[in-house]
Amino acid sequence: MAIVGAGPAGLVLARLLELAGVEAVVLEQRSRDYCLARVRAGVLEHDIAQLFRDIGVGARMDRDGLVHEGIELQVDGIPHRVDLAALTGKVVMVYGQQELTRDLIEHFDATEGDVRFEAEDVAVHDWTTDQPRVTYRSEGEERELRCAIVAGCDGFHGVCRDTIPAGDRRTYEIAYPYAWLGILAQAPPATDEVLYNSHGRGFSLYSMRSHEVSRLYLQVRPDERIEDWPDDRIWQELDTRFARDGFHVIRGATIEKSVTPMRSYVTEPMQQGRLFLAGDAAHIVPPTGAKGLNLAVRDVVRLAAALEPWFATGDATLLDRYTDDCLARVWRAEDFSMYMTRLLHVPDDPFERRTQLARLRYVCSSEAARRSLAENYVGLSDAAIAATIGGTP
Ligand code: RFL
Ligand code: PHB
Repeated sequence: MAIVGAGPAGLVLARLLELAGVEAVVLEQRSRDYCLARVRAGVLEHDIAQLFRDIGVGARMDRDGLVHEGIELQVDGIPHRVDLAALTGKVVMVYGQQELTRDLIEHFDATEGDVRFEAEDVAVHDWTTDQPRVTYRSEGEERELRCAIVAGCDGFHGVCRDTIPAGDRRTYEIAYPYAWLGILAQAPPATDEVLYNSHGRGFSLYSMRSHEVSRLYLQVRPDERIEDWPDDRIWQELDTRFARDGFHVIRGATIEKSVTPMRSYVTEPMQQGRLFLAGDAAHIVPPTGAKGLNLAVRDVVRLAAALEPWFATGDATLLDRYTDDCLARVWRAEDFSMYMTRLLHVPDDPFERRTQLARLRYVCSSEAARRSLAENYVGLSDAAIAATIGGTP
């Protein structure tokens, strides 16, 4: 079995297959150091944190990760707590995607798992036959991998999605007029819980990676250039947006800075022949709902569960319905992520801003509204999602 991409989707799939006794090779275009240094997501849903324990890579997460029982929504300088634990009985785990990736890569170092970094020009061939091939270049040599199945876990800019001809797929997309300017700073977080802040100048988010490292984001325009944001300007803007009595953003050396455009995107179906897409290769959510990584992991849990009987007995029942089984959850997460994005990012249109403030006040004052937000944030079970549309999980 070939897995293209060593992000969370590819590495978790490789681990699940390792547990099932299925041989897999992971082909990753970037270097090992690049993958280990890539800063991204931070919030793991309750059940996803549990999955990492169950598959034997949760020890460092349980030691260094931060369990959060709530999040804060700040509107016009007034914080409102969403008590995730009280509203749902579940919590989230704040633990960097970068650390998770490290835990998985180091796991495969120990088990001699086959993860091939710096695999260039990966291309998938014959995926509609029963003998797919993946070609790539490594250390200047052309190579070929013959396999039974190809998993496209190569993210939004990968090659697997476009391998399926455009005429055989439908894509759905929204581009938002916002981007996130994100920094990682060597500074203790000034908040105990992840703080989502709606301010007239734009949304800002205060998160963290540890008791010593903060992760902060600012809503900016999608064409914003990072060069126009020296550290001082970033900290001043953060001070302005987070301002409230007795609260101070804690500054520190910036370790990383980037601007990420925000989009919602889904391609359907997520499979053709022997090629299966998972994670960002198939769908993108704006990060406001903290769903992308969680969704990627849930896809590969489904895929591994479908591959196991297929490899064991040739039973393709679950593989055939992989797309349908994923899409109910994917669209639920798309809706929630769009909801959170539109709830919190300041729009240009004054009518929209006023309705947004009305919506924010409602969320802050209504327990029913907060419960809805909370249950989506900590992660809905597939059974709950399927039940709402009358399907079977
Ligand atoms: P990835 O992580 O992009 O991994 C894809 C891998 O494939 C490799 N690749 C190729 N390999 C071989 N050949 C090719 N042609 C290839 N093309 C690409 C890449 O180098 C890479 O190693 O996709 P995956 O595994 O599907 O994982 C998805 C998540 O990374 C993503 O959804 C999250 O980071 C999104 N996200 C968040 N998700 C959460 O669940 N919680 C969060 O709090 C959260 N915060 C965020 C986020 C994403 C952000 N950015 C930067 C987009 C915050 C931000 C700012
Ligand atoms: C993060 O810590 O990077 C983070 C937290 C919450 C989000 C997105 C990203 O919604």
